[in-house]
Amino acid sequence: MHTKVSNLLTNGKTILLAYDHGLEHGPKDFNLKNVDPEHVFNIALEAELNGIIVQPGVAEKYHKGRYADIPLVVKLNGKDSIVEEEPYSPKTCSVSRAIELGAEGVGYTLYLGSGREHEMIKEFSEVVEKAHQQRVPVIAWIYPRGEYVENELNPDLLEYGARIGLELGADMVKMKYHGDKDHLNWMTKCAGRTKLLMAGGEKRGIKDFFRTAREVMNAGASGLAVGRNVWQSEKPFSVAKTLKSIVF
Ligand code: FBP
Repeated sequence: MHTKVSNLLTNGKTILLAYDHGLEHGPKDFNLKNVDPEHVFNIALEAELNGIIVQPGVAEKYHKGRYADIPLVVKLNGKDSIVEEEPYSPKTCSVSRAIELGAEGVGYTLYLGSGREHEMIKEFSEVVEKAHQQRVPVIAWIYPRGEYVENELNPDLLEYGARIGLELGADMVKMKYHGDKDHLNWMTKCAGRTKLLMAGGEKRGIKDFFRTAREVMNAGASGLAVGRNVWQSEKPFSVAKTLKSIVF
């Protein structure tokens, strides 16, 4: 492997804390505590998670001081949820700026089945080329969504997405879980040497969340890239601790 992907892993497994929701969903996801990026950086720091995922603006203003050593993944594209058109997530940051900000990994969202997916495939491929020249691993959020997608959790599309991650050079793909562990195991085979991570989704009952995390890990996933189920919790440190015991 040409990239330093191992920096974001512990024995081949990982838990990344996603906190790019301020752009994707707006402040409706936040309360008085977690609206403050410092609160979420604290969770990643104290729970010793494998990394935190943020947009470049948050990285620039908060990944410093006592938080400077938290492994950083900078998202290179993103969109808000105000304009409802065919899903397309424009670039918000270059690979070189992400590296200047201290990124150990970069992330990019690709909406599979969008009428604009060809633009994202092209941009994503350029990101992979530039990032790998600098030995920086790339995580692809691959979410079926748009004109050609009736069901975002359609197994055929999810397995296709996992394979596209491998074909285009992603080091990890972050995908939604549709609830069938045998099929998830097949997805890990489709992804080959690209590691498959589970995205969390909206906050739900904590027991259910832990059960799902266990299920995907037993099915061969390499870890979790989750946000709301951790930092929206009243007890984020204890949630993070349990997730660590499940993943590692
Ligand atoms: P969650 O664990 O909170 O779902 O975070 C994962 C994530 O992919 C974030 O990185 C992103 O902001 C959000 O979900 C996008 O969710 P969607 O596009 O499905 O609304």
